[in-house]
Amino acid sequence: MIEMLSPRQVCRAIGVSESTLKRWCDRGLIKTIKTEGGHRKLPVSDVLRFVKERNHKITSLEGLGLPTSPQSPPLIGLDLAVKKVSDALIKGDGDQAWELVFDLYNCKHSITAICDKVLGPALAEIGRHWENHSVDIYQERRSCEVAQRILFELRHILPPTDPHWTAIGGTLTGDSYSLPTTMTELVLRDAGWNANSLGTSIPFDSMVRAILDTRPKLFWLAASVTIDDVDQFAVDFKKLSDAAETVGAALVIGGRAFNEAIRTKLTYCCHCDSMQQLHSFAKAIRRIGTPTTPDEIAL
Ligand code: B12
Repeated sequence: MIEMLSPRQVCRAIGVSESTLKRWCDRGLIKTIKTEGGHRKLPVSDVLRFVKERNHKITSLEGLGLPTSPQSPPLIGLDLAVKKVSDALIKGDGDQAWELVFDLYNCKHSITAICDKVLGPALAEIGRHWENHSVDIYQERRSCEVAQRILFELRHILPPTDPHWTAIGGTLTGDSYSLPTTMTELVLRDAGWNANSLGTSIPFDSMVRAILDTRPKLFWLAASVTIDDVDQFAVDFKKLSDAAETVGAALVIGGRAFNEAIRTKLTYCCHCDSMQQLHSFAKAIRRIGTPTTPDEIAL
């Protein structure tokens, strides 16, 4: 995907004159970067943010290096999108799956809705197919690879995050479910957090070191694999919650493994059933953590 655009490409893509675009850039409404040769370049992510905020029409998606659809935009419901995305994933058709997801984003569906209501259910659908042998193992694995790439593409088009609000997290040893932790990273970034997933299958002690070394403001633990030894897990988990407390990080947990029986044995800040809950929580702590300005007090 293209990351930087020339002013001319942007004008063509959103149908405005160069002087209008220059005015917006001069007013700081769209970020510009000067190349070594002195040319202005505009990051695609910032152009998309601006277009979305202003309800501007994109007349040529191709000009932005993004997928184009036959009818624009093809408003399809989320239920139909689940079916179409899962079909594309099963076929291993990454371009089609990305086009479908990007169209949803372009039609103002939120990142959380795309995760909770489309990608999650599409994977669940694939899981059902796998269970009744209508999808082979390679198709399931390939679907995960494609879905993972879609999440990375979405990350590219999000606006820049706030470097002060750092978040890290991942999954524990034996848990190779990569989509939940990548999704968590994406959703936190959508909420303005500078979130970076550590990846999958990380030992407890290494996670503790990551917290102490990087001192994030939020740490997430995603767990999708059944926890067999709950008591041992609770002992190890305490090391994580102690580390989070030491650095003042909010500890967030989520994933199918955290059932109620396990949760009662753990100390954490927030448990999320969905990416929507995570997004609301992450937004709220940023609001609460930002000091009120003198102007706001005067109001
Ligand atoms: C892909 C997949 C795998 C892949 C994952 C590969 C990868 N790179 O990620 C691998 C190969 C690891 C795998 C293995 C197995 N799997 Co599997 N797998 C799936 C599948 C199809 C999709 C899971 C997924 O990634 N979904 C996408 C995520 C994002 O969605 P989600 O988990 O629903 O999460 C949502 C919320 O829970 C929440 N959330 C989740 N985590 C977190 C974390 C945080 C921090 C937050 C805030 C929120 C949050 O937000 C998400 C979006 O809404 C599911 C089907 C299903 N119903 O989910 C089966 C499924 C989970 N697997 C299943 C099984 C049986 C297995 C195996 C035992 C198969 C086997 N015999 O080997 C092994 C277990 C291996 C092990 N011990 O690790 C069963 C589980 C049944 C059960 N009752 O527990 C399922 C349900 C399939 C089925 N229908 O039978 N699997």
